[in-house]
Amino acid sequence: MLKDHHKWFENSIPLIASENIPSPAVREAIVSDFGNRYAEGWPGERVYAGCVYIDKVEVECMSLAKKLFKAEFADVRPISGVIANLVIYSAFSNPGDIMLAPSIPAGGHISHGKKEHFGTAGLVHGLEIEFYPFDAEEMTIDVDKTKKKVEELKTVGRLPKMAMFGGSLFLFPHPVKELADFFKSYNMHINYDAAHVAGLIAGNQFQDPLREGADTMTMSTHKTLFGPQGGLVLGFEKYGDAIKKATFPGLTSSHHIHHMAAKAITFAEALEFGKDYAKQVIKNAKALAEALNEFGFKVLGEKRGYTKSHQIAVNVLDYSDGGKVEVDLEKANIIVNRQLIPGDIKAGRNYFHPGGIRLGVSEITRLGMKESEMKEIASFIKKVIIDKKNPKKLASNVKSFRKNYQKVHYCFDNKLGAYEYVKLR
Ligand code: DSN
Repeated sequence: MLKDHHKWFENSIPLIASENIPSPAVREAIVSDFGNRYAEGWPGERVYAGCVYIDKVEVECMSLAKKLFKAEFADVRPISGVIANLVIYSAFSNPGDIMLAPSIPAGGHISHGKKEHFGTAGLVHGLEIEFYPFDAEEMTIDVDKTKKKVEELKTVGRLPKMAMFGGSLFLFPHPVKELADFFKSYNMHINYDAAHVAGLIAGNQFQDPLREGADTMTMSTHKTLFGPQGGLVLGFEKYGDAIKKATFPGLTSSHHIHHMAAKAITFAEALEFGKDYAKQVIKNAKALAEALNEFGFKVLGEKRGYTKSHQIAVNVLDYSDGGKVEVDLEKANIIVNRQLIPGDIKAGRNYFHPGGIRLGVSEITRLGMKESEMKEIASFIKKVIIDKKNPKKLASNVKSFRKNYQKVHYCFDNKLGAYEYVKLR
């Protein structure tokens, strides 16, 4: 089944915005003996012996992370983006505090969510969530309405303790600069969840949250930042101690040491190739959005040129719904995800049959695709959704299209095929 999966992805167009393909060097670190070890604690202060080389790698990993994101402090141990967010909640708030965050149809992530939706912030840390007012035409947080909402919350004794920026549907930079001073005047802790856009921030092509007023920045390390599955917390030195303690012993025992080593390699690759990669990702996203728009699709964010990130969101209600479209595209070997979009909840649509789909170009860009390939991909998508061609028949065309894109780009060494199954015995 593992081999079948590799073969399928070799022949598919992978457009899940939260995924990417790691380099051969990253994959090598993942299968190393680091994956069989424990290294609880901080380098030099471990709970176990046997950490001589692990400590050296982790010190290098932290230093590369700080250099890449121009951060004073880095904790490379959180094992995922959700855990990274929990580190911040645990370090800088108490259960019962209020956090301002984007709702899911406005791009928020499940880890920012309310208890009644089983969101991590509410369910696990007991935070109460207030949603940012969202401007669906601009596809971003509404600054004036947010200020008004915070003032109103204050008058009823519900002043937020924390503000969370960033999220899962993330087309345009969030107004960190515009809101940071206002939030600071109320002593709110500002965190920016860069899980989706970390690679674009690293390549200086999106926004620079730590310079715009964010106190801390959390992320996963495997989306536009093309590394192993994992998490990362960055911030200013004054927050370091609280972050360290929340990560260990608070939220990790061992921290998946093989992934930590793979993160170090990823940061080095991003320092070397990140700028070119991020530029091409954004060009590709724009090209794909424009091509889809020309075919008649309703691409969200039209007023602002559709996207400034790796993502595109398309309203597919003219043809069916996001859930059905996802299934049809998968039969054609085009892998996307259905997406709740602004207006869905009010209209009674749910996560299984939302109004939209989300497309991401991070992985296909790493496979070496450029703007002209985006036009071909848009045409495949049109054939499935608008022309209602038999998707199973299209799968063989997709397979031929994929033939020339089988290597990982923007990395030090790419002898191993992007989806090559590595046999060790
Ligand atoms: N659920 C992922 C996404 O696709 O955005 C992030 O964890």
